[in-house]
Parts: sequence; structure tokens; C-alpha cells
Amino acid sequence: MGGPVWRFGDRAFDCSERTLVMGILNVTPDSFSDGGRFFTPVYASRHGLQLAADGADVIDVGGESTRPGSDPVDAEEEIGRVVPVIRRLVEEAPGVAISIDTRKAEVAAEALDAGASIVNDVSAGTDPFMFEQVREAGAGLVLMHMKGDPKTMQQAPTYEDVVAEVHTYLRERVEAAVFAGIEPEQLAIDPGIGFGKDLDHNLALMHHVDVLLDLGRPVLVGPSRKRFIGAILDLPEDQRDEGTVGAVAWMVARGAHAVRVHDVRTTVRAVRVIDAIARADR
Ligand code: PMM
Repeated sequence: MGGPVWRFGDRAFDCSERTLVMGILNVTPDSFSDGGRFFTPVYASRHGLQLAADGADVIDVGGESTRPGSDPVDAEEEIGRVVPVIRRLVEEAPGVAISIDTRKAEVAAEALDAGASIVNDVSAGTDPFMFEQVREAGAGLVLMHMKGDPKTMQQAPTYEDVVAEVHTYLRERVEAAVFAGIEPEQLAIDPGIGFGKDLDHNLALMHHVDVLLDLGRPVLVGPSRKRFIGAILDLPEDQRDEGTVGAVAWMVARGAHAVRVHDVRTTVRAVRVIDAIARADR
């Protein structure tokens, strides 16, 4: 199985070797599924260390919830939430890379300065200074598709052909980032499950995740505990980990390179088995 290399900071992750697992660390009082349990820096860092021990390759630290209907947070507040946690994790878990989940260049700059090496931007570099920050730091950058913004994105999203639209959008954002001086190898792409998509849109995007492979960049997917699983299984957020593994298995088998999840321990075990089977075809 071939696969692109993803460069961030002084690391290069070869996606042909294995699936990259990104653990979610939301330092927010209102996050999607962990309900603000890790809100203080001490609790958040402790949970981050657990994610590292569970086998995460990357810990994705976020200080602004992007769950549907959520309100934005100002940059200062976001920086105050994430920077102490990043500093601690860089010191105590040096083997794991840190990504900063933000839409703001100002927050990205502080996080990169504190030791993060990836920017996970759900708005795909909409802030006019974002590409510059990433280029100067030599950081990785996740470009994700979102229709609208978190506050309003689930109000009847419509597409002619969701798979084609997301593909076109991500191709254009990759081109824009490269035009701004970022090396293609620094970029990963993400179809943005749940970001301005109804159940059918999400299912179509996951089914056809392999369509994105022709862009030549690592494909990251984030199905963890999301509403589509609740809609299928009629289960609350704290009972969606098995459903998450199902979605991860399908997408990794279809060629996705990286997964963003809450339950790292379970996911690492699942993807190692999928990796072994998938690579038996060499
Ligand atoms: N989902 C959430 C937040 N950030 N980033 C990427 N790249 N992909 C996603 O699917 C994604 C994300 C929302 O989920 P959370 O509130 O559980 O973190």
C-alpha cells in the first residue's frame, strides 16, 4: 500500500507504514462529547498524557468548541486555555506531536511557539494570516471542509453532489496553501464529517472517502462520537465508541490515512489490525 508522507516540524510521518491516530483533547467547557471534563490545565494535561500512553501519534488540543450551534471564543481566551496544556505536554510527552485545533492565526502562532507542530484548521486557512504562520513555522496543516460556520452550519445544509463539492473545495484549498508558500508535504485534508452536512451527506462522504486520495495528501477523518452515529444507533454521545470504530474501519480500509478520535486505546488496537490486513497485499 502506498501512501503520502506528512511533514510537520522536524517529523515526517510515512502514511504507507501505518494509520496515524490523533487523540482529541478539548480544553473547552462545552465540547462535543467529553462535556468539558478536561477543562482545567491540570486535568487536560493528565488526559493528554493518557492519550499518549494509549498510543496517540498526535494530540489535538482545542480551546474553542466547533460543535454545531456553538458560539465563538475570543483569541485571548482560547490562548489562555490551550497554551499551558501544550507546554506541559511538550515537556512531559516529548514523543507525541501536538496539533492545535483552531481557526485563528493568532492562536496558532502562540500554540506553535509553545511547541505544537500541526495546525488543525476546520476553516481550511480562512484567516488571512494562517498560511503565513504555518509556512514560517514549517508546521503541518490540516485543511478541513466546512459549509458555513459552527453556529449555523446544521441549518438545512444543501449540496448538488456533496462528494464532488468537498473534493473541489479541498483541491482549491490545497492550491491556495501551496500558492502561499506552504510545501505540499505539510498538508493533510479532511472531509469534515458533521460540519454543515446531514446524515445522508455524511454517509456519502464516508462511503466515498477514497475519492479524496487523488489529491495526493494524507486524508484525515473525524467521525468520533458524532451525531450520525447517534442517528444510526439511537445512542447518546457517551455510547458511540463502537460506532466510531465501525466508521474508522470502513474509511481506513478505503484508504484514509489518519483518524481523529476520543478513544485512542480502542482505535489504535483496531487500526493496527486493519493496517496488518490492508498491507498483506503488498
Ligand atoms: N471535528 C471536530 C473538531 N475538530 N477537526 C478535524 N480535522 N476533523 C474533524 O472532524 C473535527 C475537527 C468536532 O468534534 P469534537 O467537538 O468532538 O472535537
